[in-house]
Amino acid sequence: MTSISEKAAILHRSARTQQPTAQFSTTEEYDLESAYKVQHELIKQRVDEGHEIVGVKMGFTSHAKMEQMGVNDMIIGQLTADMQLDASTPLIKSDCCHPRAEPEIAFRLSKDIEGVLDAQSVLDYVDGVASAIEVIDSRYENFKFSLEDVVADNCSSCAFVVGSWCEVPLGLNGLDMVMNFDGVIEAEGSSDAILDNPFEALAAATRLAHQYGIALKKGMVVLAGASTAASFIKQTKEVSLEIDGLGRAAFETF
Ligand code: OOG
Ligand code: MG
Repeated sequence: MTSISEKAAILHRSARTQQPTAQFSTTEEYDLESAYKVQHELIKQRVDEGHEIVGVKMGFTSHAKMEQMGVNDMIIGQLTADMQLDASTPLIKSDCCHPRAEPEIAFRLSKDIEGVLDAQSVLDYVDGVASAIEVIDSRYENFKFSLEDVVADNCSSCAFVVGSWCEVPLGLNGLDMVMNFDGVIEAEGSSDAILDNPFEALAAATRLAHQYGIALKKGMVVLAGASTAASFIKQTKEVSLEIDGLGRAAFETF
């Protein structure tokens, strides 16, 4: 049985050396509570290295993602400043094990959130919504894991890019989400795939954050989870996403 800090050290080393590790769950049993403790320890190491926490990401909020990865519940991970890409910060592929990209919607929090909110009341806590792309890069061999393993690995978080912030509309239903790799359609989905209503993902984030001791602070980004299965980036030079009414998000790879 490996301890919480041993698991965190193994995962941190995998991320830093781009050497995927074996899943823990194939040789030992551990519960979600301990998995989130591993995640907290991993994030503490990043913070100690000087990278502040800038948001959270939801995982498995669509059937497409649950089916692709063979899991059946939602998860929450944490985003640090060094994960954020922009026009002058490309994804360095040699820093990754086997990166995949997925189309997402981002929210920006206008106030701290302490309690658990529903999909209607979260509207009072958001002042921006944007197209976003998440890069996930499991630190486990062959991108295979149990729910506990992926939670411990900070939900495969690697990098993300957020497009221009837009005013928050009352509804986010029926928006077409098209992700292109080098200008060619790679994945296409609808915002409805995210829990039938992306605001539900934000509500679920308040529940999981409250349950597992993750702070939701004013100005933080919340990624709602992918609407389609994720795609391996491989030789792709530019990844972009266009969402009806929310505009474009894009990053380059190096
Ligand atoms: C876990 C992360 C899932 C999402 O958007 O559903 C996720 C994984 O698939 O490796 O980020
Ligand atoms: Mg994601």
